[in-house]
Amino acid sequence: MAEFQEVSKQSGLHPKPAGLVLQYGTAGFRTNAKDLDHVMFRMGLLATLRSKKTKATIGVMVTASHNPEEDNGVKLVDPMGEMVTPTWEGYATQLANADQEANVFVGKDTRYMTISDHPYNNILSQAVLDGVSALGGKSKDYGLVTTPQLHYMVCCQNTQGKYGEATVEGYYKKLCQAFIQLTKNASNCTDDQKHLTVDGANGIGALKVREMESHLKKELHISLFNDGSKGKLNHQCGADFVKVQQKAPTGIEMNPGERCCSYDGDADRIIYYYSDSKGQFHLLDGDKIATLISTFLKELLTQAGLDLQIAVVQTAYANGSSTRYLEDTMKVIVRCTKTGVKHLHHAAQEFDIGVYFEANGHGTVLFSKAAQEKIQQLAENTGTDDERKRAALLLQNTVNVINQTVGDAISDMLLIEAILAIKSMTVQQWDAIYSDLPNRQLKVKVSDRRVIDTTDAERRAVSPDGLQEAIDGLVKKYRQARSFVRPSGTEDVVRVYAEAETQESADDLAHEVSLAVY
Ligand code: 16G
Ligand code: ZN
Repeated sequence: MAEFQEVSKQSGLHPKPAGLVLQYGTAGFRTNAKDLDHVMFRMGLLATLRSKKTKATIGVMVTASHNPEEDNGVKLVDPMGEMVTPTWEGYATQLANADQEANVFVGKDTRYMTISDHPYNNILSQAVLDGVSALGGKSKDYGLVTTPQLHYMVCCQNTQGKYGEATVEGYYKKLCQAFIQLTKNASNCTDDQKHLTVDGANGIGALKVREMESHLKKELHISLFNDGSKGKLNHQCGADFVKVQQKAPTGIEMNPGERCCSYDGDADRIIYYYSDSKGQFHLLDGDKIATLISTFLKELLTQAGLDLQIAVVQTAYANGSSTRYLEDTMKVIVRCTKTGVKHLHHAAQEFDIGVYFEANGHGTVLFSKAAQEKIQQLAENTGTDDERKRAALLLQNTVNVINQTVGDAISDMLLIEAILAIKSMTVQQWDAIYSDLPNRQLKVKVSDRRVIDTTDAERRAVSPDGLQEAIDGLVKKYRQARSFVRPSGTEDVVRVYAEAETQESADDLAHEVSLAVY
């Protein structure tokens, strides 16, 4: 901290002349000596970072070589005495010219763990704010928000409001207006159809969905459970619990055939489920959500007569039935990436419309700029015939209800609810689009999980020797079977996934593969 305060104080002593732009040229910065004070200070900072990065000594030479005496300049010297590497020349230019103030948005979820009576999340987010101000940055503290709300604010701010207004109120307005426009296309929507049970995981999502309710103009009736008033965050509830345990969370009232959904602790994941008249539990995970959304979008594109390429991005955990249905029946492009939203998001950006979801319920839809423009043109074109125009308007409102920055439980929920209403579809009908293959996930504790290395989007192990062959041998014993292992990125365990024709086979296969991992 002391270091940062020092930087902040010193930085003020070396102000940058307004409007001055300098380029790290062939041999560093060079100009009239009067204009170089701030550059020298900033190159001192950069040289320090470069030294930390290379774990070596770095040189800074103050000279203007053959230039007239009133000029001066500065160049950096890399560890082996050579000129600084070109990427860092770029950083040097950026740093020397930076005169825009730093600006940081900060938010936090509802983890009410206290230390000496202070909610610890307040202490932690205050530490972030202190860090920003120590370097002279500006910050805005949004307080309690969901993760995807903070992502949304950042995007709004950096697109000069084109994506929306960077306030929580602005977020509700944009999403709910689009939702209400969409549901106008739902004919004869009954009260049953409008009703949804929500498990807020005793987290921030519960708080925010309640805050949003008035904007929904009664087009969606939410029964909220696990709202944080009694239970503990993520304890026996929430999207992760429901997905992994394949059972309903505690603390909610479920009636047969009624749609229910669970958020996770920061409301970036959502999972749907229901219990049937026999009391049997049915899960609709990220794969089912991706299928519902991509079916809806594909139908609208056909109706609108728009030739846009649509793809679904999944991970190795995607149920084999979902992949088969998407490829064989829906005929959409399917891509598989490594686990983790950054990989899926990146892959989805390569298409006109990229629907990405992890089986655990984290996902969203990305529309390319060109796709959004085509949709808008068609929606605004007065010459368009009625059916095409209706489809284009639906697509436009679909774009607006989606939070394209990151997976968002609240936004995904509004989109799913609108689709079900427009298609007059029950949760059972949605579930029946395809049947999941029974599957099992296990975790195995090993002495060093890093010995497992994978390829092909984590679907095949390349080390240790013989492991993949062993898995292949086991998989062959079962019908419609598939299995893979991967080291977890968040826990000190190896994860095992298996699916097969029956639950018993999936359980046996997962067990046998976990023995092969030892
Ligand atoms: C993180 C990822 C989630 C992924 C999970 C896998 C983000 C925002 N979150 O929670 O997408 O499914 O890790 O965990 O990317 P694992 O590596 O322990 O299986
Ligand atoms: Zn989350």
